[in-house]
Amino acid sequence: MADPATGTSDRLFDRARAVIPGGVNSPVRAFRSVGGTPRFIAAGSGAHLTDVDGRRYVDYVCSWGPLILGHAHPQVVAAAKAAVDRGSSYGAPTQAEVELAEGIADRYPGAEMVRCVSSGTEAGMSAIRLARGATGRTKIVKFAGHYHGHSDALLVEAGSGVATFGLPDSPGVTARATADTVVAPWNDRAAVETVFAEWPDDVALVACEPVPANMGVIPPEPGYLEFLREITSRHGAMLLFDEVLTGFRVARGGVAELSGVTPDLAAFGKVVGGGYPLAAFAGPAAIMRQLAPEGPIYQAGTLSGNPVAVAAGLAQLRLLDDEAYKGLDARADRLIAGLTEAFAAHGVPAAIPRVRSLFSVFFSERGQDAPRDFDEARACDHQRYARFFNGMLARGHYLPPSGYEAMFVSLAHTDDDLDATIAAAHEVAAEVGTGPV
Ligand code: KE4
Repeated sequence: MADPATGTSDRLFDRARAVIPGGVNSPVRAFRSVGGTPRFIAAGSGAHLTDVDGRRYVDYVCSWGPLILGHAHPQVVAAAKAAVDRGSSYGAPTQAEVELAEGIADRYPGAEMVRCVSSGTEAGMSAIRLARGATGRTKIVKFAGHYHGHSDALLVEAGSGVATFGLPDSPGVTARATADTVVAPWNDRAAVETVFAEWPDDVALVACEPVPANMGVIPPEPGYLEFLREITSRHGAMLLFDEVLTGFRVARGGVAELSGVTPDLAAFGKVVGGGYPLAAFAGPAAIMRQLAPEGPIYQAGTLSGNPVAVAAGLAQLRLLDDEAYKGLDARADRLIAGLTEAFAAHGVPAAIPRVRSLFSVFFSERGQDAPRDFDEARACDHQRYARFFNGMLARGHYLPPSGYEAMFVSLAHTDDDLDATIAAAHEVAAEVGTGPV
């Protein structure tokens, strides 16, 4: 007998699994790493989600980052509706796309020109092709645990300990597709130096999430981004900051603004689209002009720069002023302090690494000593995270259904929302316990 609290989600999930692989259109939504039935959502408003059984949740997924103003923000809704009333798509240039490109260029260091696409995967994939075409080189370097979307060259398994040739991380990705991808451990200088010693003139691009948030949040160690900038410049390789998740969230100019390190190329998504399918990549004009039709490097998209998505993205970006970022950080301060206190009060060993308002929760016997790379993130207690997640969900607090994902606050989260989450965390921390799961 289905739990009356989740009966409709249970029934919909059964139906979904008959016609959609795994019942979802993106794997992480299936709750595989935390167990249980994914909640089918009926509506979002502000900081809250309501599922098809009428249960209400304080939302810390925020659609995996885009909804920095909360769900259905009136000005974002109005902008999208006005755009829809003028037509959904033209396959032709529009003024709004110019304004969005100018807005990104104005905010992000080194972004002189911008190309819009429809997903972060497309942004990362296109940036790699651009770097390879512009340098005439083939090798790319990525870091274990960093996620840049699901294009073949980037779906490589994490090396462990040393820089390793990327082996396909999924059936269907051929060894040839990843033959030029090298994987290095994050925060490891020697591994990157070894790559460039091996291939001093063959690396087209080093790609990173400048603040990784797809293995949990694992900030760069002091000087690491500066090190990547120096070694890539010295060898004529490009540096890509994948800011699909951090861009316009951790600061107006992303991690590039926070760190003072300017990459050659940057990828954006999520916040920039206001909750609609829009992403982008950007860089200096001398590099970006090599893209078709101005240059020979091909890249295209039927719905790239879609007018509805651009309208929503512009409306959202225009509301993200200095006060907005202070408000996001203050909300993260309050929530992180409360969660830290809850875990400490119940003897639960946990670390909550953060960069501005971006943070995640790691449970491990290392306690507050946060992981510094993917191997250490994988060694954390993900079963305990699953118990924490389910305890919070049962109490109406919707955390990311994976210990490898970041938590997101929005400007719609009130002190009451945050304090309710903290109170629930005290109850769940008592349940989650301190012993082995
Ligand atoms: P999309 O293709 O999903 O729009 O973006 C891929 C991507 C690229 N780069 C970074 C740093 C990203 O975080 C992502 C996507 N993030 C995941 C969650 N961390 C999206 C959730 C999902 O796959 O359903």
